[in-house]
Amino acid sequence: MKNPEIAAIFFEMADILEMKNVDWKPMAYRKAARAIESLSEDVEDIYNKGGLKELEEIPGVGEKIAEKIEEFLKTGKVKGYEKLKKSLPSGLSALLEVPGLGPKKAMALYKKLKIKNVKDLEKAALKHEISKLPLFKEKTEENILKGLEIFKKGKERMPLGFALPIAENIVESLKKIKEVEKISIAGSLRRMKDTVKDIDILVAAENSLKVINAFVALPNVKSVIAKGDTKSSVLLKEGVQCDLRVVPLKSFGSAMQYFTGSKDHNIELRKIAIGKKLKLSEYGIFDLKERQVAGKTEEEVYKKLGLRYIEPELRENTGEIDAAKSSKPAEFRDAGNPKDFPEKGKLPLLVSNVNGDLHCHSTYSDGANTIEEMALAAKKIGYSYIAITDHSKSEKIANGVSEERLLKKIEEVKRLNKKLKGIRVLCGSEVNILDDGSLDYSDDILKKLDIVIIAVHSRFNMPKEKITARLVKSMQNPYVNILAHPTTRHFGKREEMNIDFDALFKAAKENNVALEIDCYPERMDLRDTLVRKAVEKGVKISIGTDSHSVSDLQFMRLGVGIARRGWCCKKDIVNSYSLKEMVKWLKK
Ligand code: DGT
Ligand code: CA
Repeated sequence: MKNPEIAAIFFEMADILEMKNVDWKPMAYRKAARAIESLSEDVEDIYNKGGLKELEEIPGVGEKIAEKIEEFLKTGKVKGYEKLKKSLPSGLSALLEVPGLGPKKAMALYKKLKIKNVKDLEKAALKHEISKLPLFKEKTEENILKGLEIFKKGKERMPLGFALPIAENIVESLKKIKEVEKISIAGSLRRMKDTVKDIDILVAAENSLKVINAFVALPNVKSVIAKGDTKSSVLLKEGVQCDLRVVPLKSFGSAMQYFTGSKDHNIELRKIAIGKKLKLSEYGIFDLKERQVAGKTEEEVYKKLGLRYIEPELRENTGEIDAAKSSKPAEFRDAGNPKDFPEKGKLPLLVSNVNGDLHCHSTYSDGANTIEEMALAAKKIGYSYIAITDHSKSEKIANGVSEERLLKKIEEVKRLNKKLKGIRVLCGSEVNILDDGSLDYSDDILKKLDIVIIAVHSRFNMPKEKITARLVKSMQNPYVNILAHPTTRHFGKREEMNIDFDALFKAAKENNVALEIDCYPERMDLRDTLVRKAVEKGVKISIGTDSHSVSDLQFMRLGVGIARRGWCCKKDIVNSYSLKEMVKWLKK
């Protein structure tokens, strides 16, 4: 699939053109890039089917851009892109990834201070050279330094949603080797942590060298960092490290337990083993005479230690080990009495799937697919409902929907629901929360919608009391059902807003507003630890993919992972509801 490569070229062309102060072209390239990025079909297949004409059917792709796609498919290069790149020092366009630095400022810094890359930028900011320039203020320099920190943090770890498919591809490739008896993802990726430092993969095989040799020869291996008899580390072309370990089958369960972690969870387990006069390692559980007494399966390992099986998402040493000591089986939290749990010390019966997606965009705002296409894709997944929540009118850059168009959309959804069988479209909106906590549509409009989700898309840096009051007021509107991406964090771009979470949870509970886990890979907002605090207070959680195309719907599993890390049972998650229950809940 060459879609990501082609989209990346157009995104970079847009950036370079913008730095050169070229009008409208950057927008055109970005539009095409976004459309290609979110296509579910391979661009190459589209081209093979109908050539240039077929490419031009992609939204945002005109004749000129279609020709560039053709050139790339035929030659692996786009001459216009190469030329543009040469016109600026390499590294300069990467400056635009630093939050708070637009193309104009980046170009000015290049011209005045010869800043050619992120390193130069950091040096100049630390030496206070930037604030001395005529158009730059001290505050700008401070913001650049802050932006650099966020940028660097974003590079250290990869979002779960990017790493997971890369790891799954590797697992699929290695599975084909006949020596591989068992294979699994381990580490933070198996625990569904929102970002990962690297990809850990574990294999059970007798002939480990064969497996290692195949691993280092995978097509997406950029360089080999280490290669031994039973383990190897490589750097992948996608920019993330991948570690492989090979163990004998009789140790696979112990190795899975050990390499899934977390480290803190493992340390606690080792203490329990010692208390039972046993030794726990990645090779198994051994008695005082060094005889292996468990280790082929993970279940066996936990059982031998006197514990119930603990799901990977819970293994953070935050109460799960004590809960697993209980003789009582995992249970649903009693929804009527949130205090019932975790005081009783039982493991939660974690949510495992959902009946619908509650945050999706269509061509009405900035999505790539029509409402009908989104609905059919949701039906194919097996959902009972899908909420189409396009942006509201003030979200101009995302083609926010005017009142007039929203009324049309309501009619269209009514027609569609009569036509479609087995899936219900909930007509909604992702309504902007304005600076004072009021909403972007009047109540007269909001009450016509099936579902109202609200979100902050501006003025993220308000002081704590102001932003909290803004959110609390917005949730008091009687038509609001869900607060989307509550903290507005964005990996590599924006930190969480400064919110008083106790006040937020209280307002959510009092107003029957669910807090969202937005599982778009760069967001993953609300984060796991906050989700856990919220549900312990009896707040409901909604999982939304924030899909901008049918292929984004697959992000749901990431959100379910975060919900599980937040100790969520089915009852905590509103999109676990059946259609009937959902309609009832939406009426408040
Ligand atoms: P990451 O990579 O930072 O996203 O997080 P992890 O948990 O994948 O950490 P990683 O890759 O360093 O190690 C994988 C697992 O190996 C970790 O979850 C637990 C285990 N492990 C690593 N170092 C230690 C250690 O010093 N002691 C123990 N008991 N386990 C360790
Ligand atoms: Ca790891």
